[in-house]
Amino acid sequence: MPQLEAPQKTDFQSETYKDAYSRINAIVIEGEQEAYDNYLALAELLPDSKDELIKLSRMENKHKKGFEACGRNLDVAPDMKFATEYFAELHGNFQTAAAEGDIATCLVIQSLIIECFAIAAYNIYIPVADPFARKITEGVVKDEYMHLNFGEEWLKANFEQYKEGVEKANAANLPIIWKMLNQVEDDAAVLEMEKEALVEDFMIAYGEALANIGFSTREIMRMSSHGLRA
Ligand code: PL3
Ligand code: FE2
Ligand code: FE2
Repeated sequence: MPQLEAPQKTDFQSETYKDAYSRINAIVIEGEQEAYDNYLALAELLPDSKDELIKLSRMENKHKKGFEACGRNLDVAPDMKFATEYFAELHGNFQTAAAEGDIATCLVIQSLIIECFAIAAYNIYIPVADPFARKITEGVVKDEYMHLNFGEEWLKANFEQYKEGVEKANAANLPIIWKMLNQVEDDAAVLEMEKEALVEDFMIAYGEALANIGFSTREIMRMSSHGLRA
């Protein structure tokens, strides 16, 4: 008689799961911390949007606390050293751009690339998360759409002036995101998150953002696959 297999239940307390979670959780905590710092830096660069950007930075701090609680809930200590190194290249590029007053690059790195990465990752994570983390992540992802929207609206309003800068920032930083995705692939798989799904969701969110800003379909295709096969 054919045996009906019960669907495999994720063991959130297995050593394998907790080991992978110690890195993924740290990446997310570090990502939220960097986002907090980046919006404060942007608040200085864009005085007209200062109050709004400070609000966004506060939301990032709340996200960070939420994900710290997710780690504690599973009794996992986040590997923060791993996560700082994971973000080092993107972090360095943002710092350089901020010091140079390069608004296009700062917005592309934080409000487009990082937010789209977060939106893709959180949406893929929600259905496979433990119940506690699912609730937290559902709340967080709603905010991330607002953050992405800030970057879109600002770049749309200043499209002619910043178009070239956005293209350059895209070319310099998108390949870093593909590398980061490859680095996290194995740990994400343990959490039952598939890389293909992550790439797909990222492409959709990023492509839609570029379209809202004013890029043509041809430009979007060229930009969003830049460095994908590197
Ligand atoms: C900006 O608001 C947040 C930036 C966070 C960056 C997220 C990177 C995600 C990497 C893969 C993660 C899986 C999600 C798991 C959540 C515990
Ligand atoms: Fe966030
Ligand atoms: Fe955000």
